[in-house]
Amino acid sequence: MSHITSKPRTKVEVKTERPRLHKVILLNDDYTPREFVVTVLKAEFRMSEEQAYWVMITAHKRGACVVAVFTKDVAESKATRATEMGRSKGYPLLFTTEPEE
Ligand code: TYC
Repeated sequence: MSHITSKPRTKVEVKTERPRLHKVILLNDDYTPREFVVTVLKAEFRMSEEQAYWVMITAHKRGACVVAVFTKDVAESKATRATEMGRSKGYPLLFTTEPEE
């Protein structure tokens, strides 16, 4: 009598998904001074004057502009802090976040 044994062939593959990144989006409004938007972008997102200017002018012309991407917590706290900088001066400046596709 012969015994043919075979090893189980099930392979367990462990896949670790990267956390989804979240975009911080700058929204245009009619009241916040352009120069103040540039100041906030430089302070909170460590942008150069030139980078900050182009992000501001893109939001001004198109209604919104993606500022940067971060993990969810970092994106949310930066958006909140940047929005609060506007609030502290009485401006309606608004930063939102959304998950990247
Ligand atoms: N639209 C504003 C103005 O003309 C400037 C501005 C730009 C405000 C971008 C918000 O996200 C913004 N004073």
